[in-house]
Amino acid sequence: MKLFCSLPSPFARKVRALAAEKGLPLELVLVDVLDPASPVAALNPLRKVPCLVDERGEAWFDSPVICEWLDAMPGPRLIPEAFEARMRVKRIEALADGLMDAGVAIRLEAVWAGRTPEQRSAAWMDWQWLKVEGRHRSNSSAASPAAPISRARP
Ligand SMILES: N[C@@H](CCC(=O)N[C@@H](CS)C(=O)NCC(=O)O)C(=O)O
Repeated sequence: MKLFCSLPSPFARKVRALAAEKGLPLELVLVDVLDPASPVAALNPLRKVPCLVDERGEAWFDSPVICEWLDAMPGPRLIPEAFEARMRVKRIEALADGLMDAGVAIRLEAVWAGRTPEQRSAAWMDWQWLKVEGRHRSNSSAASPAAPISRARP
C-alpha cells in the first residue's frame, strides 16, 4: 500500500500513527501538494494528502476514510465497533481534524506563494488561532484538550 503524503502533514501523521500501531507497512510517496503537477491530482480530485492507494490501485481519501480502511485490516482495532463508543472516537477525531485544519489554514495564510504579503490576513489567522487555542471549546470533558495550546509567534 502506498501513502501519498508530505512529512509535515498532520493528517498524514495521524494515518501513519494508526498504521504503525497496527503494524501495517506503508510505502510513503512524498509529494508537494501545492505543485500543480503533483501525482495526487490524478488520485484525489481534492488534490489533498494523505491519499492511500491500495494493492488493487484504488485510491482512498480523506484521512478519516483512510483510518477506517486501515483499521479494518488485520491487527488491533483502534476504532471501536460498538455504536456509542465508535461515535465518541469519531468525535475526538473530528475535533483533532478541525484543529489540524485550523493549523494548516494559519500556515498556508502565512506562507502560500499564491498570496502577496498585502493579501495575507492577520484577522483570518487570529480567527483560526481561537480554535487552536481552545477558546471556542466547550467545557465538556470529551471536547477539552489535555493541555492548552498557545501560539508562539516568531
Ligand atoms: N480533510 C482532509 C484534510 C487534508 C489536508 O488538508 N491536507 C493538506 C496537507 S496537510 C493538503 O493536502 N492541502 C493541499 C490543498 O489544500 O490543496 C483529511 O483529513 O485528509
